[in-house]
Amino acid sequence: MSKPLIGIVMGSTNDWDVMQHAARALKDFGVAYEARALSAHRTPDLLIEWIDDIVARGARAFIAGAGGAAHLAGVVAAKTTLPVLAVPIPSRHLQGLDSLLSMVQMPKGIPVATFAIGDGGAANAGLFAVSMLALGDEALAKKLVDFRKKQADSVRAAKLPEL
Ligand code: RP5
Repeated sequence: MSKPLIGIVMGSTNDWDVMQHAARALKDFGVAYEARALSAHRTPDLLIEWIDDIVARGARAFIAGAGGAAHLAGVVAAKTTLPVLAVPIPSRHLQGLDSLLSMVQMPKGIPVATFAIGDGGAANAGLFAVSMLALGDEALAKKLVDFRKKQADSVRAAKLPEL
């Protein structure tokens, strides 16, 4: 892919099922991204190396997805002043409530913007990243308006089944 504007990072390759929805949103809007599975606790040095490298290559924001004690987004935010959007991954025992709370409860001073648990949150993180980039990109802003219009049109055209 060309120079990535958004870095997507997830704690495990098993998170891709959810995180692909963030990637899909970016791809649909023609936003270049780079996606990596890197863990804040299993591969901390590699994670930091990647953050430094993608920032140096011109990244504008990060989307970080993780499950359980989901400190990944916080660690990314600790290393960069770029915006970090966090996606709580549904976890095996607590269905992602643990991920959500550990992301949304970042201590004061190092913010992460936390989205909904799972696929919808990942898709919205992608769309939100598009909105941020659209602030400085008129063509992208127009694509977002068209996307919203298409979405509204499909709701308007929807028919409920007859009884
Ligand atoms: C976190 O632990 C990952 O983000 C993943 O959601 C969770 C479980 O990891 P795996 O055991 O599936 O690799 O680091």
